[in-house]
Amino acid sequence: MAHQWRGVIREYAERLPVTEATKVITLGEGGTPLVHAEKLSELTGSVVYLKVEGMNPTGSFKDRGMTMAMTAAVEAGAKAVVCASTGNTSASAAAYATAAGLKCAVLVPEGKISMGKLSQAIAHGATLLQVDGNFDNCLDIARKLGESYPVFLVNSVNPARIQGQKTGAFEVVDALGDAPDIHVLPVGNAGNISAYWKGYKEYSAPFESGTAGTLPAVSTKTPAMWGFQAAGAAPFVAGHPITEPDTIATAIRIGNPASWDTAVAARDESGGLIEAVTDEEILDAHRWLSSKEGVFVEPGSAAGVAGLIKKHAAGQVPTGKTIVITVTGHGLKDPQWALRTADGSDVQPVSVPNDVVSVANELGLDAK
Ligand code: AN7
Repeated sequence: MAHQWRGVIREYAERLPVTEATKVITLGEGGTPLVHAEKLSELTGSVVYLKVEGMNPTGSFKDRGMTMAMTAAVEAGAKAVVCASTGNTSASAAAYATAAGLKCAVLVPEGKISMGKLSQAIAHGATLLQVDGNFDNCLDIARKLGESYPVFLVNSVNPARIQGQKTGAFEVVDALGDAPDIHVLPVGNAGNISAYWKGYKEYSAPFESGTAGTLPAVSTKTPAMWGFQAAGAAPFVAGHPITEPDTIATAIRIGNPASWDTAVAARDESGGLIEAVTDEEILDAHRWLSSKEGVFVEPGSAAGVAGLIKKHAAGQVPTGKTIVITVTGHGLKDPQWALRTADGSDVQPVSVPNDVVSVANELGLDAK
């Protein structure tokens, strides 16, 4: 029988705060590939998978939360939504607001979001304001707008967002048959690590569904949550907010994460960790993924992989385990990093004359 993936709300409706009557705003998000990472598995001696969230409709994991947030906005009778963003949230909010028929305003740090994300927000007709400040300043303003003006806040301080994002953990367990031993991911505003942990916990115990009674546990265990921040924007490592966060990984250039307490709980309850990786380690991991695994991500998305490689080099990754790394956003969001070599120089595409012999020569091919 014909079946199309229905988006995370309908696929996991029994475990989300929705009913049959809910008007669902969806673009078909979720159902993303869990790709076996052969080279990372060889390197570490564990079985490593990549949860490729760049395959969502707007190219990042944010769509899982945005379908819930926009559904909640419509349910609340909102006419306009607002968010602060390092880029991906704004792209997602703009697309889902369009699908919902709502106005959308996005606040981004001036000059610090990638061209791909900027163009998405504009393409979807959002009102985009570049704030003379960083993401944390943008979020502060967005929260105040939500409190004092008739706009609905769709940042992850809205619990609907975390509800939607927890479905990432459900999909991992549904694909593997149980939870992994370790789940690795980048940490910025810390919504995603909080959401995955919530999802893993809910799947490992009987669940009181609003619509389907008590659902049995799906997994037998929960993973250790390993989060990685960019070294210049690592408040969890410092133990306090950072006023001037800085990293080339603009997606995670965040100094005062909104989901602080839930992220710390995810780390501690799971027996996990939150550590830092340098921009250089992030770019190395970015290159590793594209050149060895065939998976193209944006720099911020490579922070988890950078962390795993770093921990392995320090002899701190166990062998024989199952490890899942969420790679959070698509490489095409921020493509210029691929056009740089490891030593920082620009890659120059080779130009050739319009004839086969010249092309064969350039390729080093001898005629058969
Ligand atoms: C690719 O879009 O905060 O720890 O405003 O875009 O849940 O914040 C993006 C964050 C990781 C960090 N990877 O996730 C925004 C925004 C990518 C991201 C994160 C982000 P959280």
